Amino acid sequence: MVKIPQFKNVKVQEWVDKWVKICNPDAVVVIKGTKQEHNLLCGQMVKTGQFIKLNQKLRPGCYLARSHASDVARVENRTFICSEKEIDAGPTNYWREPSAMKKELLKKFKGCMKGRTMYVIPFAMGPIGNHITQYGIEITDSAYVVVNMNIMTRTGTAVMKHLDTGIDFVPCIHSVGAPLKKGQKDVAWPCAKSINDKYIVQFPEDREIWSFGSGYGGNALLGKKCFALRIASKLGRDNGWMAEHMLVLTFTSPAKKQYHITAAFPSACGKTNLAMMLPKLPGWKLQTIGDDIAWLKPGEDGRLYAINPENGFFGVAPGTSMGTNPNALLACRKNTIFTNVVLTPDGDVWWEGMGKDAPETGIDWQGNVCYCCVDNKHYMGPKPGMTKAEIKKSGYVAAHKNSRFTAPAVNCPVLDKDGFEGLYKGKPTGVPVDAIIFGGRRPSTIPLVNEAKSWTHGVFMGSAAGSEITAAVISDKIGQVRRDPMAMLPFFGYNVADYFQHWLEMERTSVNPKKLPKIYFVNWFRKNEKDEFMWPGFGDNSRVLKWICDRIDGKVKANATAIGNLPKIADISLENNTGKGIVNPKFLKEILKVDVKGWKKEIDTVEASYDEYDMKASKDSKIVNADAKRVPAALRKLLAELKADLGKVK
Ligand code: OXD
Ligand code: MN
Repeated sequence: MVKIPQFKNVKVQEWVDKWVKICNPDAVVVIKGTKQEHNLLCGQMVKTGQFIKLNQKLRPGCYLARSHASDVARVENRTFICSEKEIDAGPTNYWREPSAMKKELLKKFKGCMKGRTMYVIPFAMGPIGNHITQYGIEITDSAYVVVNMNIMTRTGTAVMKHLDTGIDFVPCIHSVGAPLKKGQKDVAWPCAKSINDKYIVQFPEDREIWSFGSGYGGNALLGKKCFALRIASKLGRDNGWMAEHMLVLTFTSPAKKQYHITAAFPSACGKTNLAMMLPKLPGWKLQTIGDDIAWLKPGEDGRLYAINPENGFFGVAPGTSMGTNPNALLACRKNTIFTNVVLTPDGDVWWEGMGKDAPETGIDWQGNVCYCCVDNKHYMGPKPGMTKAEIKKSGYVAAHKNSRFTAPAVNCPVLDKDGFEGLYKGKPTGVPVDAIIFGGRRPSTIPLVNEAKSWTHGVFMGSAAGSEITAAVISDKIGQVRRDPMAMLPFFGYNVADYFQHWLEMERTSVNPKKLPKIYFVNWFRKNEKDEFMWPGFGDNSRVLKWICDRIDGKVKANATAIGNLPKIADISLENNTGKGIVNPKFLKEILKVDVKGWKKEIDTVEASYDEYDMKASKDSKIVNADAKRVPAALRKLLAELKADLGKVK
């Protein structure tokens, strides 16, 4: 039996003791979180072939990893919410009875760390000591997970000192599920190869996370989606706060007034781009606090205060360029881990949409040689001499579509350092939120920006959020809307309809509901009949943020319509409307109208989603059509009113 480290926190000790016995590792190491330890682990991984050290002149402190082809993304159909009652997981989640799931998983975990080191990572979600921050212990047998957790969360001795005081934490266990026999050589990316051997499991009542078989992203970096969204959404519901799939930013006017805005978008809607955008509007400044997750807690004054619980960015590489998101690209210049991108001959990285000519040859995400395309240097193919058309037809990409950079937040040139540390006016309150934005990728119907008439109406807007499936995804479903309420579909830690109710409760229980943030819905993706975008997006989105700030200050009036308050066209500033991708005033008029026909169709699909959320069964349940009527009546009422109001419009 290995030597087990001693801990002052009894629950930490019990958690580690238990899993050492079950997993049977060769050694146990407690992570201190120092630079030296981090570098040592990276160096060890270079030796074992799990990391490639990049050119340290071009990318100091940077490494590249290549995952196994079976382990490249979050596995939603192997993600379970194991609440005692099935209805508490709800119709958007996969559910298993907790004790049955634990029994099944214990068999998998038995002896799973043989031949490996068990790492014990103390981590904080949020600035250490902040009253919104929560703590965790992740046990893992993956050094890749340790070094990524070092970037994505605050780890180590400072956290352990906090845990030593006996405070509560979320216990997490993770294994790649690939024990090593004596003398067996390790592979570059150990994991369980079969999808059915991967399990991402949340126990919201025990507040535990058990993950087995995958080493990738949100499946394995358990502080992120598993804790900061699934478990934290339940913690928030039980304790009167909110855990949301939202970026947090600070927007400062030319007169130096600061506004704090959070925004929730489904994937592929440019959340990281908005979080770090360079405003096109002269004099306005945007700073980043977070790009993925926000925790919001009511303050004594009734305002909602936000922190970013994370410590880094786990960003999608393809499409990130100096044109689309210079600040993200600059954030990964140093101390960054790249996964599944292309290795160039000079020891740098490349990916599709990097806005940089591809090298003559490279090594693709699967470790094979790839070649610059002959007629377009922004593509690489699996064979020499291929044209762009040939590469596109083959479906080949040199960097995996979900390839990532794990970059420390402090690297971001526009980081709001105080806000990131949870400080506002020098106090550790988190930042007061002025506006909450929901959005989606919607080529039709949904206007550029729409202001909710009330908090409840804002909750309704969020509940009806969705993104249109584009040709890039499933071609026979183009134009169909996939509902993604509050952009939380894969991340609810409990029943979606109860989650809506919790949002409503935030107003009902507020000490000053008037101080709650205003709520907006935005859509940067409207297209015309020629399939052209009618809004340039990126830095021009600052025009919409400014309108939102003007509304918060009561500086401009809006057009009250059936769907919400829409801007008067003249109130969207067109200052500095020059250069690449300008705003076309004719299109602007079009995207600020109420498309009555489109909205009539829209509400039918919202109604269908509510009907689904009213069902008792979880996603793969045997229970059929058991009507649980969970969707809040207040939201059903708004839906009925919208239907009636649209019916009156000719
Ligand atoms: C993410 C996601 O990786 O939302 O942030 O999937
Ligand atoms: Mn996300």
